[in-house]
Amino acid sequence: MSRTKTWIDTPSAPAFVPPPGAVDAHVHVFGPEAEFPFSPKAKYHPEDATPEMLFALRDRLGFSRNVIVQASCHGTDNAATLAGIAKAGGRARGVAVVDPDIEQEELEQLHAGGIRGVRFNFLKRLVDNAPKDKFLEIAKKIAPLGWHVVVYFEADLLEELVPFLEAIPTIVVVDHLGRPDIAQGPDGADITAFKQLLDSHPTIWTKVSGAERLSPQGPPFDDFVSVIRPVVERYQDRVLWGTDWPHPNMEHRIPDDGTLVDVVPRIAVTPLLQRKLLVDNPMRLYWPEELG
Ligand code: 0GY
Repeated sequence: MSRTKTWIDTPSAPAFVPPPGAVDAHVHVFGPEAEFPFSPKAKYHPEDATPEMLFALRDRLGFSRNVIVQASCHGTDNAATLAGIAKAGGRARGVAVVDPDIEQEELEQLHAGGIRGVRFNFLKRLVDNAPKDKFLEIAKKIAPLGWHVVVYFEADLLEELVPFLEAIPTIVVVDHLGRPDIAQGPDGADITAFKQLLDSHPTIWTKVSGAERLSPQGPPFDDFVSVIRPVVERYQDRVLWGTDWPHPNMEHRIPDDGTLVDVVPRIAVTPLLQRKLLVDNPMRLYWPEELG
């Protein structure tokens, strides 16, 4: 399988200047493969996207910190993610993917390595199976560590997943808003169902990321902005944002990270909303000890 490259090396410099201490709360590292081979079950085979490349992007975009989310191509071996966190000198934390039979000692090692959450992935094109009962076992094990759960699913699964989401004893962060159909508009069925979920479950948060994946129109993502701005205003204390660099599986629509950053002030339209989205909220989940 040839290796895919899904990012541009020198994205445009954004016009928007993120507030001091801004966290890009959804990024990945790939490899380097020679050191950290991909999982035999990986559904894509990317070029190396190294921590050094990530930190250069972070600085170019004006961010201070990253949350590195274990990518499906590395399976449940979190070594590449941990190496990225270790190289960041305190400026990165992470979300792991773990097996249900993980021992307490390994969880404690992951915690020492900067992991603060686990991810449950329901996308059939990324993982072979998503066993809810096993995921709940994991959720119970990680809850005492003060971690949270990140869940990635598509809108057509939302209704079926509600009892599962309700059984998770920690904060739940839904990736990319549960992938609503943005073409339905701000009052569409998908985003309405998702808002009802957030209305009735105060411990469910969301990443208001994924403009490049969800917008049929593409840059400058006017359709995404019109649907997502009300979400940021309404749930302003439980939203996170990330570039999603290096944009797995986006080889046919590689985004410009600078353009993505310029979506932020259009969905979070005041300095206060921007600070909550990029600083206060991610700090509560990933660096709570710094909040005093
Ligand atoms: C994302 C989205 C995707 C991939 C992964 O772990 C992954 O491989 O999350 C995707 O293909 O939609 O958030 O990175």
